Amino acid sequence: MAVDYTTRDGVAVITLNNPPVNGLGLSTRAGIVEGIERAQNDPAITAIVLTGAGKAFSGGADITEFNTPKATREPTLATVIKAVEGSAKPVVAAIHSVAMGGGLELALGAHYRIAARGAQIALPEVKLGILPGAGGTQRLPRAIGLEAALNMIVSGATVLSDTLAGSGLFDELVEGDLAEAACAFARKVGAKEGPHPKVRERQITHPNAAGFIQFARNSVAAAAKPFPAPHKCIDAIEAGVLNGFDKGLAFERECFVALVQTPKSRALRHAFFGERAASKIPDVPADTPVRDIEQVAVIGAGTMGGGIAMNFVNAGFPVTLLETRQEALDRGLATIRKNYEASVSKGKLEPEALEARMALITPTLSYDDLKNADLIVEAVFEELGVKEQVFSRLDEVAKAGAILASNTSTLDLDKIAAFTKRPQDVVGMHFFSPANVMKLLEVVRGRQTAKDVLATVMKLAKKIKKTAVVSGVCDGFIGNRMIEQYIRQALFMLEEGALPAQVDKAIEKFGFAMGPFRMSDLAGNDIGWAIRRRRYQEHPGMHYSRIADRLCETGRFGQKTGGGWYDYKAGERTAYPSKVVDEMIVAYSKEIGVARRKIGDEEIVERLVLALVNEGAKILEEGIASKASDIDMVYLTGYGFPIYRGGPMLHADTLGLYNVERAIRRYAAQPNGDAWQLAPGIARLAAEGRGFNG
Ligand code: T1G
Repeated sequence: MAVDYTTRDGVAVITLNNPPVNGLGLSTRAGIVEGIERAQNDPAITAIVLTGAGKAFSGGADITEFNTPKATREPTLATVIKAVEGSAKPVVAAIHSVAMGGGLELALGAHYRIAARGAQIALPEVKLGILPGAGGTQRLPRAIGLEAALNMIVSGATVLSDTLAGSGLFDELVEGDLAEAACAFARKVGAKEGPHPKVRERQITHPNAAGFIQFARNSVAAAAKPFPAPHKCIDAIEAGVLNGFDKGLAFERECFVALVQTPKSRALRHAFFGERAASKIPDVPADTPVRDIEQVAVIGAGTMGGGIAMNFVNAGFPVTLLETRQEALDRGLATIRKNYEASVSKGKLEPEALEARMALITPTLSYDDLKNADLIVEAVFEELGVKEQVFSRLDEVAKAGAILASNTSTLDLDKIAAFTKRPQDVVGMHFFSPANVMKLLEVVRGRQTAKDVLATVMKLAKKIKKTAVVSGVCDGFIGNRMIEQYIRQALFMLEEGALPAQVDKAIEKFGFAMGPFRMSDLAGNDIGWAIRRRRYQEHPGMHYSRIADRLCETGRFGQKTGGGWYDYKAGERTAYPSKVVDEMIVAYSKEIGVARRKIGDEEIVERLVLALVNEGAKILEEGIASKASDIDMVYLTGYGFPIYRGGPMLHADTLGLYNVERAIRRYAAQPNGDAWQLAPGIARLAAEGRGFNG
């Protein structure tokens, strides 16, 4: 049973014991109800303490049960809370560490609540695309007031118990032994005559509830797009204010049942678990010992190297920053300082912290200064010969056991590892530009990369607040390999009849932060040009539109040259559709004998997204990514894929792989159809009626 029952001097102690966070799964819920009933029937018991074992009081409903029969099996959480609240003997919730979601709702059903200092209190359901579904929208406003409750519920923010000390939520805040204090408190209230206080019987008082709620609606409108949950939170709170507790509770339930079924909520829950699943590597045990990382070194003080160094400095690591020339080193340091100054001016960094962080950086021109580093990340020019110089030099100076990481985004990590006599210590750490901002980190696993190196880097990624996803070695790893097919389709569609602004608008309406042409103009069209020219050499059979090469041949590399797919005005980043480029595209179609046709937004979105899905399916088949959710995390955290669609692979599941397969087969039969080689995994899963994510 996921609940323990003990007694202590007339107090029944019901302890939730469902690691890792006492999720309120079916067996936990049943155990609480049984404990409450057992205490009612024991004349020696005068009061009840409800508490949690391990790292939480409770992290809420067991999200893994959602949309399964267990989630609605009795006793539901509502039934549990009713049993707690209806207990003739007072129930004291003793909260430590975490009381979130259903966990806080359970505590709100108790007659009394005492908390340890520093406990994390939240109703974060809105972050999962739902709303508190077990009375939180009705009890929290009665416990801490309308404004504080609405702010917590609509934001899903975590508040420390200390902050809520005088709020009416807690009867006591405890410094020392929580269990002892809770039992003492329970004995005290157990000696009193009932009935004991119920949060549901308190009144919600506010001088102008209607006005505040309207204000809240206006404030939420912009931020909530495109999520319905924040609005539903306000609706449920308002229902309780206007129509009383029971009607409010019923309305809350209706909203919850509606929201939990939506693809947007499923996508947010998928992202929640995907983020955590990414750090698990199937053949690397969770208890793999990790190497100590205290001293970090970064080679290259350019845009990437500087950003990478900042990640480690921000997490408190001293960083030795190596360059080959003093002026490059000075420039790199100046850029880092400028970035911190920008954070200070935005109020994101305290002024004194700026100097403290700069002091953590030791600039050098000598490899000898890297000899004590535990981790060395190179971010030098993306050319194998240069990597060879760096890694053969590292092999000479780096201490035994140092992890040697390459930030390469396109080169073969196994070839880089072979430049050393310690390939087991070599790993890829592919940061995304700007490296100190983008959350995604592709951890590239070489054929010989040691398991403890992977475990160390995955743990380190959490410290530097990155979402790390393991990729095998292939051209472009996960993200860039897929985006190449996405860009191929975008270019074909220009040949066939679309224009850059139309393609960008369509995919941005789908939810991408930025369409392929605006993105290319931002990154620099010459980068794609270099990759394509390499591609033409390596894969002469791969059919590519040459339209982008024509653009680059005119020197239109994007924002940095004042013009790319779009025109730009000096000092502005606004992308203006370019008459010159549009005419060039139309002329190019004519030149290659393609009769341009109108391409609808739906086809644009379908071809761009399914190009990602199809390549993602191949990446899964080849074991480059170990799970579909890893691919989704790459796209959610590194490529601006809309989070409310959960990533390309979950989106494909939402479309249904049967439909995905038919669409791909349709495009394969059209002009440029040779780009559509259906991934076998899609056909197999479709035939089995399954999706990528189960
Ligand atoms: N259900 C199931 N598993 C959960 C979980 C939950 N609620 N919360 C965490 N886990 C797992 C997580 O996947 C990971 O698993 C492990 O616990 C440690 O998590 C009716 C319906 C509680 C602050 O949204 O914010 O209640 O990877 O790595 O950093 O109104 O987890 O080890 O296998 O995050 O110490 C509302 C979500 C649910 C809270 C702990 N509750 N959780 O952080 O550990 S909906 C939430 C968190 C609800 C009611 C509604 C955090 C944490 P694994 P972790 P952590």
